[in-house]
Amino acid sequence: MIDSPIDTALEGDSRFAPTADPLWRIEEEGFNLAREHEIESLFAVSNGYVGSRASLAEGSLLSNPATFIAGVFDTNASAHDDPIPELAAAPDWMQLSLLVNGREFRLDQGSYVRHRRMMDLRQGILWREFHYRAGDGGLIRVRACRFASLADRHVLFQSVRLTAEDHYVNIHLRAVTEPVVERPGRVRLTAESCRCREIATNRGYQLGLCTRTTGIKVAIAAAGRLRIDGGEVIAPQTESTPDRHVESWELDIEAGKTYRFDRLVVIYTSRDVDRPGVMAAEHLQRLLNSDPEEVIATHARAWEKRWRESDVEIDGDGALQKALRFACYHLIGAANPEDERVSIGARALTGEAYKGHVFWDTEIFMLPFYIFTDPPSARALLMYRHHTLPAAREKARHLGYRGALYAWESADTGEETTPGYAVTPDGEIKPILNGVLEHHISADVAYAVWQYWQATADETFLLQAGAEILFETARFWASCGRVEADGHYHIREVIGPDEYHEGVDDNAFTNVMAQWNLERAAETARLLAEQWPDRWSELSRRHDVAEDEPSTWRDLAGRMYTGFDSRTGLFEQFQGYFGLEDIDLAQYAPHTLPIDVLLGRERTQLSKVVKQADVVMLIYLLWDRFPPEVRKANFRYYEPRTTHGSSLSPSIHAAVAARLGDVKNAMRYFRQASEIDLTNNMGNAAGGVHAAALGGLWQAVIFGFAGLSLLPDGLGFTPHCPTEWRALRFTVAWRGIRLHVEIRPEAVEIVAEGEKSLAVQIGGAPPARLASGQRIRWEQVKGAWKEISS
Ligand code: IFM
Repeated sequence: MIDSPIDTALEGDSRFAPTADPLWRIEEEGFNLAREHEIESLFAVSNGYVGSRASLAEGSLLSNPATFIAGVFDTNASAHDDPIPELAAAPDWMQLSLLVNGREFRLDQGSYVRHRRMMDLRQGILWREFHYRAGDGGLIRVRACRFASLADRHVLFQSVRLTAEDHYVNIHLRAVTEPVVERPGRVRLTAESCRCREIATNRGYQLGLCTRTTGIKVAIAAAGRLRIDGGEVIAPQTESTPDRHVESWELDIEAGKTYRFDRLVVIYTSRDVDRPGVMAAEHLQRLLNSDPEEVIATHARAWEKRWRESDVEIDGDGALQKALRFACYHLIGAANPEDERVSIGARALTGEAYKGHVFWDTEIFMLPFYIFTDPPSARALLMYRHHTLPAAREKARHLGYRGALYAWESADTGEETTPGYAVTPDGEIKPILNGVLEHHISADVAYAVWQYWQATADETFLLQAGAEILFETARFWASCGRVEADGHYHIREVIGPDEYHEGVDDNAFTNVMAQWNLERAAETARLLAEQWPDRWSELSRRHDVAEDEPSTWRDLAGRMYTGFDSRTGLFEQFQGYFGLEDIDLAQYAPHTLPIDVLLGRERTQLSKVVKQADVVMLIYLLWDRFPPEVRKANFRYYEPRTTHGSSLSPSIHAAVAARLGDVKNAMRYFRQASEIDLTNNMGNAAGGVHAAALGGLWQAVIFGFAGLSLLPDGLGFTPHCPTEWRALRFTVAWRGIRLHVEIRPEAVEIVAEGEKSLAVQIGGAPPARLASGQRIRWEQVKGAWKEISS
């Protein structure tokens, strides 16, 4: 009888076991080859420096192992036209084959019993367990785990425990490290050298690799160790060729004894250090001289700390609770506060889709999670935009503008990396214009800078980087449009968030965000001139900011054409939108193909069908700028016309509906957003998790249901939670203070932790001053929030 094996996966000689609470576990029972690619994405382990897909160690017909190292981009040497940099797949450090009584174990070929995988969200560990019966008898139990250390980002760890359950079994274990196989369209790291070296008394080996065109060197040092029942260490047989290393053990295992294989892997690249090979070898040596349990312990402690700062508890809905933890798990694993020269790609380090490229997804969808839970990660991500300002300036200059126009898609340098064309499902070659027309990215970056500055008051960042980004993006907006005969400033031929409509004039999202960007830049110029005049004169001198430039920014902001109709309270998504064909989307529901494929590209462009939140996105981001009736009117108008053809859309609709008090609708969108990866409801999770959708999910709870808003001297909350949630608990950081918030249907309680005090406002109640250690409770009395005690 085999019962719930995964609950005891590393007992015995280890202090570590999987988290028992089901609300911290995402589980996959059995094995379905067709689902393997999405499982690889969902169960990926990552620490922001390195991420590995959850491929089966022994492989399967469809396994697609890939490890990505942030910032290690290369181009596909065989691409005919302009090659696009993409994250290079590093060797599969977890590859491990197992022969039992001479038969190779493969899930797609053998007889296994109760195969289970479990993503332990709390500890950031992927566990696996199954029993395997070798043809002629001999049942063995296999328990495994792996992780990318959050405490020591260069370290990866794998452990496999084998136990013969009935009688002697002969096993042959082979741990192979080699470049991943070549596949069309994939860029991979190839080996330059492989050498085996004696590291102290422990064996270890090292693989040296290099990108083909970007010249980044990568060193992987690793060592496997097999022990019997926590005691005797068995030495491996080794074989090395220039591009692979194999450690193998062949032995009869005795019934009842446990054989534990641990593999420690250390990665350095020439992006981090001058001599990655030396660093990797030395680092590995240090680890081998210490207790491997310490590697697990420090990793688990690092996760514990991050969860203290970022867990969101939903008491009353287990499925959403898990989905939210799944979202936070991937967000925590996506960022690296220690590297400000990389950002997070649309699929983070979990898959090949979008080639590891960075979009507005990072600043608008993911960044708020970091700003309010881990400001150093947020800062590092924004510094990436500062380091890539030269490329953004160059893009603007190349297109005939001034200032900084960020790349719609970028890799490590910040240069534009959007592919020039795509092949449509019906084989047509379609030019991709986003790289030259989707300008709103510059305002999105500026928005993120401002949000970070408001939430952290990080003066050093503002003075060293933030102000420059605000000025340069404002300069771009001041140069890309024109004041026309009607006296308004128009920005023509752009793509807004709704990418179904290309080359449109005066996209409301773009124009109003640009207007806001111009205003914030002018405000920052005034702030600097008043409070940091030296920095202001230095910046204005270095970047040639004329004395009257800020007033020009203010003037153009005032003249901006916004498409707002004061009679209806509606923004026209772009000029001419209201005259397009109205299509009743209900007629096409439910549809599995994207609506632009069903309708055809041309008809979609001539219709009011919207791909993803566009005007709704604008209302969401600049909420306080619009009166309640305008927010509502625009949501009511655009919501039925939006098809959510992008994973970025449902969470924003959830957040806006919640803020409008339409909790039922909000919950519908929230569930849809929560299932994007977990049920693969868009059908493309195989390419990696949808990092923006995960960030959006967090925002839907914190900005939507909890109604978080930034006040000049603190935070506000206007809760609109579903009645079935008994409690919503979370922590947010604000200017060095952490607030622990609990929202229940009848009461809100907040405790502050930190050195200062802040203002907290619940609903329309007068703001209260909350000092460190103090707890305040508000209750709803006749529908209005009232402070009860301090
Ligand atoms: O940035 C998004 C875009 O808004 C919609 N298409 C996918 C991109 C990457 O997620």
